[in-house]
Amino acid sequence: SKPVKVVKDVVGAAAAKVADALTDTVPGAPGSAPAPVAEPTTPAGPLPAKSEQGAPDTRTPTGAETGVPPTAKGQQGAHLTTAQGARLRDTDHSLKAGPRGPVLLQDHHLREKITHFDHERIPERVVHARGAGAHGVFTGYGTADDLTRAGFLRKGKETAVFVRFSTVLGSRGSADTVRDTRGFATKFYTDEGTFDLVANNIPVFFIQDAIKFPDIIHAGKPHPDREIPQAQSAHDTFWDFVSLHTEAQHHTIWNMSDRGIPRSYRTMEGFGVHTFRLVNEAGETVLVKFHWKPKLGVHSLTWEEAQLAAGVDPDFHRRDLYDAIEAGAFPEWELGLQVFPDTPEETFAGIDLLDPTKIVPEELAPVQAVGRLVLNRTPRNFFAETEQVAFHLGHLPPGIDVTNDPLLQGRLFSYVDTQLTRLGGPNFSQIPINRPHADVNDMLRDGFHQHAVHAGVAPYRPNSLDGGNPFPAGDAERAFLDVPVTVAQAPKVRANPASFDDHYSQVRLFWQSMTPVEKEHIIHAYTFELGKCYEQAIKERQLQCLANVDPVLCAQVAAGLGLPAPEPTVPLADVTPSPALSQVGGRWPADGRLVGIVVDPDGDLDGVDEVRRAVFSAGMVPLLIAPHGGTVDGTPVQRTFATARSVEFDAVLLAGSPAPAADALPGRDAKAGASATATVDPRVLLLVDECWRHAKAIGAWGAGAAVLEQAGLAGTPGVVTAGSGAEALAAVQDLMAAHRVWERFPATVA
Ligand code: HDE
Repeated sequence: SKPVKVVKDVVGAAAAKVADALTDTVPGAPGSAPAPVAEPTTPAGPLPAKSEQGAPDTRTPTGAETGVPPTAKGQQGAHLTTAQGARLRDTDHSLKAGPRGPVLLQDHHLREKITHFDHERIPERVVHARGAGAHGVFTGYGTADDLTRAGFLRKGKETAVFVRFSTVLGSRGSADTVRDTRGFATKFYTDEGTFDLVANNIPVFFIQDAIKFPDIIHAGKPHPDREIPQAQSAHDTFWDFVSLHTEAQHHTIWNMSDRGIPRSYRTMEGFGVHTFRLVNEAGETVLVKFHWKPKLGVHSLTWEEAQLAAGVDPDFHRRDLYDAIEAGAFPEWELGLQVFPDTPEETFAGIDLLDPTKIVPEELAPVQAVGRLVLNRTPRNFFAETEQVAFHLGHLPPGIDVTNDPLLQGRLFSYVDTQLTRLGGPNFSQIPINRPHADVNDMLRDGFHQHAVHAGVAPYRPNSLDGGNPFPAGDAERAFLDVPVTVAQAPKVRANPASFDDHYSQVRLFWQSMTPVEKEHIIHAYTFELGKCYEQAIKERQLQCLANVDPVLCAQVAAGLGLPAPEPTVPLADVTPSPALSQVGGRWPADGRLVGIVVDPDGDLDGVDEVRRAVFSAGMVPLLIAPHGGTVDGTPVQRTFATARSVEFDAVLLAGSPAPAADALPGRDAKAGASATATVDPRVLLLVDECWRHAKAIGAWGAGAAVLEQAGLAGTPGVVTAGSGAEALAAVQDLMAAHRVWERFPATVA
């Protein structure tokens, strides 16, 4: 077949001028209609030339400005050019010696295009490789003014932020809903220099000294020989390490609890883990721990949901984050501080504040809110922003300083070091997402990927050539203050303080603070994970650790593994439970929650429309679930009976379900309990059944009641049959405030 020339039909005067350049050659049989070619949009102006070379290239946005519409197209300008700005006629054919000839080495465009592509990937993060980010705004409350001179915490002060959430163990392409710790790293672009709060969703860490970080990560990552399992801790090397290295037991019980499988990034707490030091205008100091408190409460998936989601939607958490922001349900957290006097002992209520495997229960030191974070904008480009963002604990504004926590001290070294490889050199703070919003006047020069063309001849101090600039700043110019903490005279040792030797009391505190249903989930998680180990000795050793935490926990897991429960080898600590550690028992707003509405296209559509509106006006998101895609009575269908799964919804409302077509789902009818006389589509029965197992609120009205009858669920806890859609919604919303219908989970432990 011969090539046929097709000229694209472009609109607008500017476009007419470039019609030639947009001429495409597409294959097509002689005489047949040419293959359709996508129409170009109205061309935008070309990227302006950079006016001078003395400053960072501001033609590419930093991602922080709000002036650029989020819909702005990535490709700027009508003409395709080389990286050097020469316009190109063709990017689809390499330059050949005749149509059938060899490709010519002189084809500079081919080489530029392929070479650049060959180098598009950078190394993924050595930990926290998989993540999702969003832009937002932080507003100070002014409640920390007595504690710190940090300006971004002043009342009403707004600061741009970028947040990256992540899992720890999996690769960039792994699933979101695996059982793991989550990262919660926030970059505050403050006027006084960038502040990075590089936090996790678990308030303690596996180790007490940074020197052991490579060990825990080597143990948690996939086995070096076969590189399995991906993104999970259910394997021998992980349990080998944590059972031999008992300071990890506290972090591990958090992982095995529901905290290890968050429902959403929006429903995670964040913790700075270490103790930091704040210094106020008068030079007075306090010790603090940072907390993020989610507006929607702390909430997790069920284990079955987490497993299902990893298959049906491996991007579950990042999709949820983006969808919520784009739906206007902006995720929100309050930043809070636990405040402790800065005493020479650096302890509070007998708890060593330098030990990152210990919490201070909120009942002993309440979390005081100091500001509010709202995420309101998704990134425009994943690579440029989420992948290239570089956090570092040493990015501190005046008013916040570090302590001697040995884990923190090691992190102060690691974060810049890792960026040198990952981002290819020392100039990563010039990458748009990492550019400070404060004025920068450093004396750092040259290096790979230097984007600034620095003027002046004297990047050293003192100098007499560049007017003596730059000069050091003092308190009046709001300079960073290294708090002059006294360091005790002590011999050099490779050792920890004795208080770091208590590895079990707070694990027991956590266990004792859980409700029966949460305890049940913890037992199942340990039993599952240890059940995936091959080595008997590892299971036995971990059971010994559990015996030192609690005999009931140990006995239940041992029973599941079919092994004897050992006796404790340490005295069981006498602990006072901390109710703040439990996720169960509170009530939270329903903002941004997803409500599935199952409809029969021949049913009560007026009622459905009314309920959809009511869901919207309650700040939640309705998702119509119908037998087919397209629209129902003019309303778009978001999920079909074939695509809807319980994991996607926080609650389900049933307005009715059409009888299954006679030939629907051959072979599945009998399994799902449907028969020739079935009046409900078996896929709807499966959905409702799953929602029930996942302890979600279910409401029905009108013809929807028949679904509950057929599913055998009418009258069970958290299942409501109402006279109208509005009543069903009201009842369901009330149930959703508690997150789950907890009584549906069997709880065998007290
Ligand atoms: Fe990290 N950690 N970490 N970490 N960490 C990294 O830095 C490290 C620790 C945390 O979204 C790395 O840029 C050491 C605790 C988050 O970009 C690396 C130790 C906490 C993120 C690194 C720790 C964290 C990282 C890998 C033990 C919670 C993702 C890529 C001393 C308070 C940040 C990178 C993002 C990332 C080192 C322990 C949180 C290698 C040596 C404790 C949220 O530098």
